[in-house]
Order: sequence, then C-alpha cells, then structure tokens
Amino acid sequence: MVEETDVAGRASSAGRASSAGRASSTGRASSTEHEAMARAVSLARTPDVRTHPNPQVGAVLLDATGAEIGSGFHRGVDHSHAEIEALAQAGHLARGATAVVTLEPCNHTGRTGPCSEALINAGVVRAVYGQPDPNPLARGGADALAAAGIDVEGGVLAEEARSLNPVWSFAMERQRPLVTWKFAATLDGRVAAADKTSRWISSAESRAEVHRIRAEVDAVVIGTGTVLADDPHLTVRDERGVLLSRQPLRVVVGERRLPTAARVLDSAAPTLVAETRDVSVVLDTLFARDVHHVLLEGGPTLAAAFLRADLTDRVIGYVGPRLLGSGPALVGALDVDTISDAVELTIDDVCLVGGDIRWTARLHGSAPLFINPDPATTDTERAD
Ligand code: AOF
Ligand code: ZN
Repeated sequence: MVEETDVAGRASSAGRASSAGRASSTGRASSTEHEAMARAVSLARTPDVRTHPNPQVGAVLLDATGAEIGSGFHRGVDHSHAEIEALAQAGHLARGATAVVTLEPCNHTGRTGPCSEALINAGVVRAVYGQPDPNPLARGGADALAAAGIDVEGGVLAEEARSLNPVWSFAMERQRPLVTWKFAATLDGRVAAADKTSRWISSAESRAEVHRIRAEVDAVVIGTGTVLADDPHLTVRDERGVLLSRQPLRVVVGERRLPTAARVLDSAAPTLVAETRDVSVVLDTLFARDVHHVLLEGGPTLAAAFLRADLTDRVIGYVGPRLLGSGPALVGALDVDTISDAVELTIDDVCLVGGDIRWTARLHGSAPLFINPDPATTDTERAD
C-alpha cells in the first residue's frame, strides 16, 4: 500500500455499597434523571460541532435536589470530554452530585485523561449513562466507577444516545468503517453506454446530492478502472466550483498503474493509492487512519469485490428513467448462479431526486443504521 500524497432515584445510592464493584442497568433512573439525559442528548447535538473522529457526547450534573449544577458537551478532539466540561462548571458542588452522561464515561488516557477518574475525584456519588462505550480502547468506565463505590446505572435513553453517533458506533463495534455504496444506473441497470459514456446517467440534482453526501463521509473509494475510464476529481465543491475546506480522503484501490496526470492525484485533496485488491485490507488501513465512513463510488468490479467480501453495509442508488439496452452492468460477478443465492437488500427509503428514483437500502440481515438518508443541506453542487 503506497500513500500519495431525581432525585427519587437517588435514594438508591444509599444502597450503593452492596452493589459496589458492578455497574447495573436495572431501570432505577428517576424521571429527573431521564429529563437530564434528554437534555444531555440535546446538548450533544449542538449544531455545527464536528467531533470526528470522536463521538458527540453530552453531560449534565445534578445536585441532591435534582437541580442542574453543571453541563457540557464535547466540542472535538482538541477539547475536553463532556464530563470534564460539566465538572468544571459545577466546581466544588460536584461533591455528592449525580452525573448524567450520554456515553459511558471513558476509562483511558487518550488525548485526554480518564473521565471515570475525574468523576471519582470530584466526589460524584451516582453516574447514569446512556450508551455503553463501544470503543475497546476507552470502555470500562462504568465498572471503574462502581468499583470506587459509585452507584452506576447504564442504558438510560440508550437508543437516543446511540443515535447521536450512528456511524461512530457502527465503526467502533465492528472495528472497521461503515461502507455506503453509491451508484447511478439506468432503469435496466447499466452504469454506462456501450461506448463507455456515462456522464448523464443520473440528474443534475442527484449529482449535486452526491457532492453533499461526499462532504459528510471520511473517504471516497474508487477503483483504478474508474480512474482510467472517467478520470474523476472526486473532490467536493460548492455551487461556484470552489473546493470545500474539508475534503474526504480520496482512495484508489487496485494494482493497475495510474497516469501521473490523473486528476485524483492532484493536490486538491489528499489521496491514498491502495495497491491491493483485498478490500478488507483497504478498510483496515482506513480505520487505522480514523476513517469511520467510506463512500464507495467505484465501478462494477470494485462494487462486486466489496459485496463478495460482505463489506457493504448501505446502498444509495440513483436510478435514472432511461434505458440503454447494452453497456456494463451495475455490478460484476458475485458468485451467484441461482436465485436463492442472490445478495438480498432491505429498502429503508425511496424518493424522487431530480426525476431519478433514489433508494436507500441496507444489506439484508443487517440492523437498521438510523442514518438520515438526506444529506445535510449545504451549498455544494456539481458532480465530477
Ligand atoms: C469524547 N468525548 O465527551 C467522551 C468520550 O482520545 P480521547 O481521549 O479524546 O478519547 C476518545 C474516546 O473517549 C472516545 O472514542 C469515547 O470512547 C470516549 N468518550 N470521547 O471524545 C467525550 N465522553
Ligand atoms: Zn472521557
């Protein structure tokens, strides 16, 4: 691989000595604590905060009467964790408090120190969290708090808490990026005409939307075949053609040599040339670089390689109302000879975009991802 370029609930804390050493999720959280969790969730959702590669996290501290004495949210890698912000606000009032956090407090020293230790040192007596931490490097905070005699309860508004970070959670649970395969095809499933022309398979609106989707992912992956056939830029630009300041990593997969003048190798955005056909190696390399969401925009060969390896999670397909009758099919060989072996998809959403049918699906059997199919509205436009 070569790189180019309530307090009611608080009564239970009296019994904490008996449960010391183990975190629980027994549904004892009070209505005040539930309300505090809902507030922590909305704090974590503060708009225009990009925490990548970290999760969005919110925290609220309650005193013994259930009054809020501090709150915080995570603002990104160069900033404190949510719990530390809330503790700083509460100061000495944190002693005897209940911490309500959307994510299990961390137990590791990464870019910052362990929040479990900070909560223990601050004298917090109860900790309520939403989502158990799926990050193997950071998890264990609940048990560390319980071992210190703190009354711990997890799983409060767990789904809402997880929904703050569906992509991050997926990537941490699987230890690989989420793969969204995007395609544009005709009604008869062709991605180009017999003469290789492919530019107007989908509408201008669909192509603009793809730019908005690109702006939200961490990497865009194509194969050498697409570089040789289409010479795409794979950058994200606004409606005036100006490059956005944050560009996803461009990734080219395959062993064929690329022309040095290929647009994807220009300086407009970073590019990784992955000289392998093993797509799981590509995903491992990308995950090690904090890539949590990959947009697969490759042609039929690369799409088939990801599908055969069972490494495609989500599909966004634009089907244009036109027929070609000939030309390359959407996907290459899948080792499927009989209908019972077909790769099955579950459709989550169907709508019209600029006259095309856009459908969003996931691979059959995988859990719903709860990712909004509509990309955030930005000024971006113009497909390459
Ligand atoms: C956050 N913000 O508010 C909480 C996190 O590298 P670090 O030290 O920033 O640690 C990142 C991990 O810490 C993250 O993946 C998650 O597992 C845990 N908790 N992270 O970025 C927070 N509470
Ligand atoms: Zn932390």
